[in-house]
Amino acid sequence: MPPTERVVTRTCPLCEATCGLRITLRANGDATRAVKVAGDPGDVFSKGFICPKGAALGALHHDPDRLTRPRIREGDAWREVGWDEAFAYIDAKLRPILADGDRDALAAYAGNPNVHTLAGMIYGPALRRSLGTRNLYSASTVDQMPRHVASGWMYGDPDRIPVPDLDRTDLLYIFGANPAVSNGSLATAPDWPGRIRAIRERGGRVVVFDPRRTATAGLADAHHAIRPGTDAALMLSMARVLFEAGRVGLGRLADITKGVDAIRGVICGGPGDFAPERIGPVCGIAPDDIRRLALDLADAPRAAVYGRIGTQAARFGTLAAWTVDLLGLLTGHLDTPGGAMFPRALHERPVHGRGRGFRVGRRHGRVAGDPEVRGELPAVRLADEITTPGPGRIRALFVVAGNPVLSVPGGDRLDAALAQLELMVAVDPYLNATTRRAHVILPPPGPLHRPHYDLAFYTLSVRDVARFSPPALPWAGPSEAGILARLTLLVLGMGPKADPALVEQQIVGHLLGKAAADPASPAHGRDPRAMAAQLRGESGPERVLDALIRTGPRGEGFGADPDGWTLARLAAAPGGVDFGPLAPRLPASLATPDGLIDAFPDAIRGDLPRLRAWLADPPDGLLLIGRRHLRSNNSWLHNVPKLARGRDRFTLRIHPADAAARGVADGAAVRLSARSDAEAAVQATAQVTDEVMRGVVSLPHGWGHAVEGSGLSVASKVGGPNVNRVTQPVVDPLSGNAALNGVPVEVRPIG
Ligand SMILES: Nc1nc2c(c(=O)[nH]1)N[C@H]1C(S)=C(S)[C@@H](COP(=O)(O)OP(=O)(O)OC[C@H]3O[C@@H](n4cnc5c(=O)[nH]c(N)nc54)[C@H](O)[C@@H]3O)O[C@H]1N2
Ligand SMILES: Nc1nc2c(c(=O)[nH]1)N[C@H]1C(S)=C(S)[C@@H](COP(=O)(O)OP(=O)(O)OC[C@H]3O[C@@H](n4cnc5c(=O)[nH]c(N)nc54)[C@H](O)[C@@H]3O)O[C@H]1N2
Ligand code: SF4
Ligand SMILES: [Mo]
Repeated sequence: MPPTERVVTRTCPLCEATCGLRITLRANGDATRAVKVAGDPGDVFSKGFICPKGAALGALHHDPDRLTRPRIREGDAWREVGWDEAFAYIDAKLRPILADGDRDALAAYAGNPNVHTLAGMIYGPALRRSLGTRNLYSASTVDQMPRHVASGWMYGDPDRIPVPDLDRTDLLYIFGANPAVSNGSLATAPDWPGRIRAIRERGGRVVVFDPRRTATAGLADAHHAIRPGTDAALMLSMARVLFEAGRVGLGRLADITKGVDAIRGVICGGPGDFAPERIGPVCGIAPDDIRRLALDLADAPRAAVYGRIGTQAARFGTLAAWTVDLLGLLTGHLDTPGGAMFPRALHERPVHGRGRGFRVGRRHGRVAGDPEVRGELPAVRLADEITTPGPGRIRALFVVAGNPVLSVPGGDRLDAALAQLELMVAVDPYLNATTRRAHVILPPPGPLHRPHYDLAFYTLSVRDVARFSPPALPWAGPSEAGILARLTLLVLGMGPKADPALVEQQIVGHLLGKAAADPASPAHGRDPRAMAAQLRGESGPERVLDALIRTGPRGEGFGADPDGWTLARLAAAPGGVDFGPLAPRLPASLATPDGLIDAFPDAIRGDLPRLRAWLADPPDGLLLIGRRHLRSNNSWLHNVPKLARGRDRFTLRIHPADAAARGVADGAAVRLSARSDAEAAVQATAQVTDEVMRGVVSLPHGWGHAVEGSGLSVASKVGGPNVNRVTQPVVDPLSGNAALNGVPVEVRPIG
């Protein structure tokens, strides 16, 4: 039979932009392969936009190094086994640990791709809950946890995250993000570059604050090189200017906001504090510029302030996330068209205008005493919680879609710690720097084998949109949801033969039970069992998604609104559905106990002295920041030849004056070490460029694949330094998030 071709559309699962793809599948005998991946012009949101990663989705899916069968490690050797044997093996290793009765001996680390899969979003939490441990970790504490904490304290809900209304704003301030390369984060918008250009074409302005002259800075009207770690101070200085100029005006939100006068008292009261003359030199931004930048925000009819990982994965991450919202609030732009706004996802849970509010610290870490935040402890503590003896020590670890050896500070220490575990299970398609330490690897099917809907990113989109993609290719093995369900039953002590459908029943029962009991739900008062019987979908995740959509704000509510939405109705629109631009949502979507926005939460106020102390004695010398590359995604796309190629991928970028002062020539080998720990070091190649400001060096993360026992045939040859050998276990105390940026370092030539 001659090969046949068909084209399918689906949403790209690789980054937060959620672009629509058109994938050409060629069937040749028994084998079907994705032979071409293009942007989908019919996609309601991305309208044909695609980046080089999306175009490589087929190559990634068909990567010959991708594991397809479970494997068990015996010493240094791996043995491929069947699924039943793999689960029986895990059960046997778990039994004695469970029998000892110390649930804290169990732990989980969830990596970034979980937020890009239905399985990770729906079945991941079930597994984590079933562990019954305080030892829960994730990539969130090397990323965006400060943003959740700021939202939790201000709006009562850590997932109530405002996104810049890119398509309607006249003035956009970007702090610590490089969406021209990252394609955006916590602000889902396909084609950020095009949307930035459109702002300027309609007469608006875009201003970037970044220690490096990034690709995004290149698209903007202005770039301010800011000293790492000073964003919160800069924004508080701008707030002070607004107060002193009498330009604070909350507009519609004035009546539902508390704390503004208290802020004024604190930032304007003391002499010198946060005055532009004092803050300017610390940030590297002229006091007059600070004043003008503040007043421009107040003058602009529509303005949005946006901050991301450069400001959040930092020493004052939560303060920075708070100040981003504070500027919008004080200038009347928050929750208004063209400002920062709150999306309304098709699957959103009902909102009530008030709620129980946000809490942290219900449990604490054993070794360093960090408070739990959103049920998690800081990822930087994982190594110590494995190696420190005593009750509560981690003995068994489940790593789902994570590569913490490369992504978490102290990666080499973690690598050594993992070797001490009695049981490590990795749910991951690759044998890499982290999973090589596992006792068992359970590989999930590839991206074309699974259904897709962006549970995470429709809550962060700059328009209210939704798309559903059915699997593009069939898969005979277990789904990732099925794998996670079986693990859940094992840790509950139900054994390897228990029916994974029990987990789906439990998830659905809980979800529909809550909906039935909630007067704000379209399914209020209905019978959960009857509703469950009506769910449609080919798999557990799809049926749960159907339940979420039907009980969401536009849902059909199991008959309550015959014109409402179901998964089937969404699936009938392959290019997706556009519900239009964002609409104002406050106060209805607040979840604070008093139904007010808390502009000055106690936790934030309590952290200001730490910022003040630091400002009084800021670090001099070199500060390390990260960097992303268009053809990369954290640590795991470097095994696709097209995506790993290129010069300068993991060079250490350094300013000419800093290089000259250290005798470092362009292209020379250098040693990069932490100033607080000279042993925490890597070797890198210097790239001398004034793209980074003086006093700042930049090295990307996610490299360091040349380790013994790696199954990445391409990436392990590329190698590269693991920057997280240099970064330190320093956290933002409010969120437990690692300070990946602004790390004091030293650089010296080698030889
Ligand atoms: N110094 C420094 N460190 C950083 C950062 C930084 O800017 N600087 N950035 C941080 C950020 S923002 C993040 S999000 C973290 C990421 O940290 P991690 O999530 O720990 O690491 P990733 O590199 O995303 O690794 C993802 C893993 O998931 C596997 N995987 C891919 N697809 C799937 C799938 O469908 N199912 C399963 N089960 N597994 C899959 C991959 O093989 C890989 O092993 O890194 C952080 N680390
Ligand atoms: N191509 C590509 N895309 C990705 C990823 C990837 O690895 N590669 N990773 C994905 C993930 S998991 C995430 S979380 C997102 C992140 O998306 P972004 O938040 O856009 O991340 P970056 O591109 O690292 O941009 C952060 C910027 O902050 C700057 N910066 C560092 N320190 C400071 C500081 O103290 N103040 C200020 N103002 N700026 C500072 C850095 O120079 C950098 O330009 O990207 C996602 N998209
Ligand atoms: S921008 Fe992100 S979502 Fe769009 S094609 Fe590239 S990787 Fe995929
Ligand atoms: Mo991330």
